[in-house]
Amino acid sequence: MAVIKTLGQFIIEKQADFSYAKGELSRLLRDIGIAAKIVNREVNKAGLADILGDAGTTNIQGEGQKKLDVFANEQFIAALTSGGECCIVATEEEDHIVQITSPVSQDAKYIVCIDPLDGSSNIDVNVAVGTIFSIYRRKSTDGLATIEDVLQKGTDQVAAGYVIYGSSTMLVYTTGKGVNGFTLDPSIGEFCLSHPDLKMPEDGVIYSINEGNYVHFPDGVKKYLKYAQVEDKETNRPYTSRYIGSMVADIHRNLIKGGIYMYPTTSSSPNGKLRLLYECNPMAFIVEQAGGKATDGRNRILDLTPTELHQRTSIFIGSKKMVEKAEEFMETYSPVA
Ligand code: P6P
Repeated sequence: MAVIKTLGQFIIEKQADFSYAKGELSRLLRDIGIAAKIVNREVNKAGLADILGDAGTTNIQGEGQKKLDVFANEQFIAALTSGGECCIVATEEEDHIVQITSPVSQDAKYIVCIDPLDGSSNIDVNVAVGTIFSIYRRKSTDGLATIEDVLQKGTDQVAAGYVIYGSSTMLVYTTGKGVNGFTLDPSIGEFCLSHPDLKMPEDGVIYSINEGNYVHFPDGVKKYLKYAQVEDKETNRPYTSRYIGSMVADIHRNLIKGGIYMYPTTSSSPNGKLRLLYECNPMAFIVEQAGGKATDGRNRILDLTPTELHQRTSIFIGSKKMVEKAEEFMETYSPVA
C-alpha cells in the first residue's frame, strides 16, 4: 500500500532545509497550496459557473482580463493576506505592487510575485492553464516594504513553483533543493507527492514556439527552427513541434519528456512577451533545479537585473543540450529581431 505524503507533510518534513524563517516559509507555501485548490475548483467548473468570458477589465499589459484570472488573483491575494507571511504581492493582474498591510503582515518576511492564471486565453476552450509564483525574502528592515524589495534577481528567490490545471491538477515547486511534484487528489482535497525529485531530460526532441511569428524572429531562431526540422537520424531530427499557448503546460511537458520552450524577441515584442518577475524567473529556477537551462538567448535568466515590475524578456528554457544548441544559433546569427 503506497504511503500518501501530502504537500503539507512534505513541506514540514523539508522545513529543516530552510536556513531562514523556517516556519514562515512553510506556512506561506501551504497558503499558496490552499488558494490553488480554490482556484482549481472554479477552473474545473468554469464552463458551468458565470465566470467564463471577459471581465470587461484589462490588466497593465492591455490584455483583456477573463473573469477567472480576476478571481484567481483575488484568491491568491486573500490567501497571502490571511496567512500573514507575505508583505507585498506583485501580480500580473495589478498595475502596481499590492501592499499587504494587515497588522499580522507588518513584519512579514516574504515577497510573492505571481501570475495567478497564466494562459487564461485558453480557459474558454478547455485547455490547460496555470499559476506561476516566486518567493523572495524582504530586504528592507523598517517601514512598509517597497518596490525595491520586489526588484530582486532570480538568483535571490527562496522558492518558486507552478500549478497546472490540466487533465489532473499538479503543484510543482522548489526551495533550491531539487524539484518535487504533487498531484491533487480531489477525493481527499490534498496535493499528494506524485513526482519526487523531478529531473529534466538533458536532451529532447520537442520544441515549443509560436511559429506564427516566424517572419519576425531573429535569424538565429529561424536557423534553429530549420535545424530542428531537417532530417538527421543521429540527432533524432526532425523534432516534434508542440505549442499549447500556455507556458506552464508547455514547460511542464518538457520537464517530464525533455524539450525546449522559446519565446524570442519579435518585431511586435522587441523585449520578448513573457514577464521576468512572475513568469521567467520562477520557471527558470525550477528548470535549473531539475537540471535544465534558461536564458534570454545569451544571458542566464536568473542573472538578469529587474528594473521594472512588468519587465519582459525573451526566453529559451528547457533541456540543457537543446537550449545550448539554440544559443549556438543565436550566437552565430543575429540574436535580436
Ligand atoms: P502567444 C499566455 O498568455 C503566455 O503568457 C504564455 O503562457 C504562453 O506560452 C504565451 O503567452 C502565448 O503567447 O503570443 O504565442 O499567444
